[in-house]
Amino acid sequence: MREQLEKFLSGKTEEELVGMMNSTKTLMAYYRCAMYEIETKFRVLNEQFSLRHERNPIESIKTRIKSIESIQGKLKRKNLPFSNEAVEANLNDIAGVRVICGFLEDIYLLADCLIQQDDVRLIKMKDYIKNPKPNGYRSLHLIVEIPIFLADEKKYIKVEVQLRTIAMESWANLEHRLRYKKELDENILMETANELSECASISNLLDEKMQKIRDIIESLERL
Ligand code: 0O2
Repeated sequence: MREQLEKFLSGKTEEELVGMMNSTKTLMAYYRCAMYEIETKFRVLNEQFSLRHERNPIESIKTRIKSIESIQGKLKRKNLPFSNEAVEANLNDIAGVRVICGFLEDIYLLADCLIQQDDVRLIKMKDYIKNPKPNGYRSLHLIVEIPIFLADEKKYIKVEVQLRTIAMESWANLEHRLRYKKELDENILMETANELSECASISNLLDEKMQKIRDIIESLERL
C-alpha cells in the first residue's frame, strides 16, 4: 500500500497534490449526497406504507461511505490506478445503503418501488436470496445511479443498496466477524463455518415461515 502511494505521489507538485485532495473530497461529498438521497427515498416509502397499510416494511436503515483505505485496497486488487476517474468508472460500492426488513416479501416490494422511480437508474441487480452464495450469504443487491444536482450541472452517482431481513443481517454480521478471525485454530474455523452454513439454512426457513404466517394474518384481516 505504502509503495503504491509513494509511486503515485512522486513527481507531483504541492499544488497538484492539493488539487487532487480537493477533487477527491468533492467526489466523496457527491457520494454522500447520493447516499442520503437513496436513504430518504426509502424513508419516504416506509412512511407511505405506514399510512396506506398501517405497517412499516423497514426495520432499520444503515448507511456508510467506503473509507479511503478500503478504496485504495480495492483499486489495488483490481490493478487500477488511484484516481477519481478509476473510482467512478470501476467501483460501485463507495456509497452504501443497507435496508433491513422484517419480511422477505418487503425486500422485493421496496426494491421494485425504488427502481420504478424515474430518477433512479438500475445498473445491476444481484439476487443472493434466490441464489445464495456457497457460504449461505443471502441479500438482494442493487447498484443504482441517481442524479445529484450541483450549482451548474447534474451528475449521476452510483449507490450500492443491500436489502435483507433481520435474520440475514445477523447472519452476515456474524460471518463477517468470523472472516477476520485469522488467529483461530483451523479446525475450530472449519467447524464454525459449518455451523454458520447450517444457521443460513435455518434462517432461510425462519424467513419463509414468518412470511407465511404474515400472509395468513393479512388474509384474515382482509375478511
Ligand atoms: P463492505 O465493508 O460491506 O462494503 P462487484 O465487483 O461489485 O461486482 P463485489 O464487490 O464482490 O463484486 O460485490 P458483491 O458480491 O455484490 O458484494 C459486495 C458486498 O456484499 C460486500 O462488501 C459485503 O458487504 C456483502 N457481502 C457479499 N458477500 C458476502 C458474504 O459472503 N458475507 C458477508 N458477511 N457479506 C457479504 P465488502 O466490500 O466485502 O465490504
